[in-house]
Amino acid sequence: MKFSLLATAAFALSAEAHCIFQELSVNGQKQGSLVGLRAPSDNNPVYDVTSQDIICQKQGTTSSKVIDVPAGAKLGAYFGHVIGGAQFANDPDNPIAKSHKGPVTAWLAKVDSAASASKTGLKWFKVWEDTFDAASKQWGVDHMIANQGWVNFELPACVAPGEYLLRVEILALHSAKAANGAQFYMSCAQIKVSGSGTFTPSQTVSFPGAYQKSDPSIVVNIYGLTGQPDNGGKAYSAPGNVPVIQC
Ligand SMILES: [Cu+2]
Repeated sequence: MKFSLLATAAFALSAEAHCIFQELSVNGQKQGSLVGLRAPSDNNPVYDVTSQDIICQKQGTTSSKVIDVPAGAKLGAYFGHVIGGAQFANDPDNPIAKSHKGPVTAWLAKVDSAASASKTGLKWFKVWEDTFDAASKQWGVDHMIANQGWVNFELPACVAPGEYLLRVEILALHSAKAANGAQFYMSCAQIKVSGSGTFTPSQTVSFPGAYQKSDPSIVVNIYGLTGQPDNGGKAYSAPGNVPVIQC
């Protein structure tokens, strides 16, 4: 009886090999766990792209802090299996289960006050993405795992000063063959951009709205004929149908 209970517990853990975006770094300076973030309180993904949860995840923790970010700064978004990273020593699913292949994207939306702004009704634009390299067969998630959970990217230097929500998303496609199988993981960071940028986006999207349930980038079989997560050698575009801004 004890053994079967343990086996059940182990299965439950491996079935929940998800992750949480839980810390931001700015030019190498870690800002602290959950500081300046709107993060979920558990590591379960969002499945419904029409839900309000697709914006900044289910509401969990909040922060009154707004993080200063010079335009052009090197940002790091840290994802871990649970808050703090590993769930236990040598956790094989930290920062995320290796099965969870997919693209990583970063988005901004201008707000008046990042600490208090409503997450609804915002106009989002994409500032960075790491999707899939068909030559190396590496997904954005593979790079995040290689960087111990850190998603590293530059905040484009042209972004105009002001307060923004920064939405960083991992889209895990291991079960995306069937509708509503894709797993979305994101939090929103509250940032204040400084600098002399003047960019204003000509093309923005809404969340929800940017993604369609039947989008071929969301309902997709990423396993080729050999059963490897190589997208059959084909290119892959992240959903959202909007290009990364060009400064
Ligand atoms: Cu998962």
